[in-house]
Amino acid sequence: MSTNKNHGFATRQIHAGTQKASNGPLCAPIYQTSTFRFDTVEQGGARFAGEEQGYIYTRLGNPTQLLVEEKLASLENGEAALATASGMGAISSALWTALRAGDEIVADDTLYGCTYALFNHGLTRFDVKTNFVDMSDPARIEKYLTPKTKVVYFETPCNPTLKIINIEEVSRIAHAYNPEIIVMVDNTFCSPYLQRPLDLGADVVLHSATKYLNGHGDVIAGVVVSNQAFISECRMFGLKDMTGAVLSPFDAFLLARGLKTLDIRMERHSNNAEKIAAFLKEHPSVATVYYPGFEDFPNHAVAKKQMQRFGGMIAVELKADRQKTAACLNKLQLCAIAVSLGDAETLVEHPATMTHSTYTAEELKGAGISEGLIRISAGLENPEDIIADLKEVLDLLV
Ligand code: 4LM
Repeated sequence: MSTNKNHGFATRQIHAGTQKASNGPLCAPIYQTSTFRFDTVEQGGARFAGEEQGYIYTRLGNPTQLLVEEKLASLENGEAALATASGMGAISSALWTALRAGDEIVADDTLYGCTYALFNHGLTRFDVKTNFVDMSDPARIEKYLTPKTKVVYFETPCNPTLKIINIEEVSRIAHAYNPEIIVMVDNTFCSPYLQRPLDLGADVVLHSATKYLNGHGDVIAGVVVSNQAFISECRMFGLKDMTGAVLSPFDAFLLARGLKTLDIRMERHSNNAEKIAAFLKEHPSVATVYYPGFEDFPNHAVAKKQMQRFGGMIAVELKADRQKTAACLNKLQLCAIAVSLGDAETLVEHPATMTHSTYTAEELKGAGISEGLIRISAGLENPEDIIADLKEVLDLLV
């Protein structure tokens, strides 16, 4: 590795994990190979037995994946990281590693829709029960911790309501009950530039690297970051045997390229979201704006403490009914109507019918996701152009 822990964030996002390669390329080559040659049969056997270091097969490791893994381990201040084929691949690989039949999870009640479905419909098939609880007050988890609890799981800010959860407090309470509990935090909405859950007491950080980490809307990827023991088990069991959710070398290359500009992009996303949120708050068609940067937003003080900036995500409720709201959004010219987030383009979506359609109407209500909620991922365009596009359609509703 051509960087060390004392280097700053920007230096590490660019240089961490870079290995010397033949012919001296500035950018890491793409090791587009499924398998690796052994010099001898004995060497192959020794590698499988773990007696000799070296590559075997890309489902177990690949130098281009390693580049991404070393960058993320460094940026999240973790010992090690594992790259996966998607955010869901990271989440499921980590959970398969941590859980056995009969175990329990305590999870926040507001999660990305497919994560919620995995807990609510997927893991239940294997006798793993999840207790959902609103963690905005961390003390609420106490009631649900039992000797069977193996994992405490949450996102902050949550998708899509941007609810803020105190990472330090939840980790402290969970570990005080049982130090063996694995506290997992999905850090997708922040990226390590804005928030580093391991520094605050969490045990595992998960990412949909599809989002801010890659940042260009052209890759599906995920990452698990933790201590070396957990990542080794996750690689050799959760990923290798259970999910097989392996990141392709080409996508690993694109992700490593995206990471080189992470800090600059997060600053711009945060600046743009701040301006868009301020505009929305004053617009007469708007009922409520959800944005952690507002001083009156619940747990704003926690957000201020655990996040460097408030990020690029905003949610909004309009005064108009759902039909009128949809008709208005259909007229957007610059902003794209699309799920996903963290891309250069500003994206607008409707959680109740899109990203969170895995929730029943009652569950949506319980999680505070209203029928009319619209989620905005502020892109990297000039903020005045995004605002002008939004203004043009919102003015139609006045
Ligand atoms: C979306 N989200 O919200 P992959 N964790 C969080 C997420 O937001 C997502 C994933 C994991 C959206 C996708 C359509 C907090 C995804 C899952 O999509 O598997 O990389 O990540 O719009």
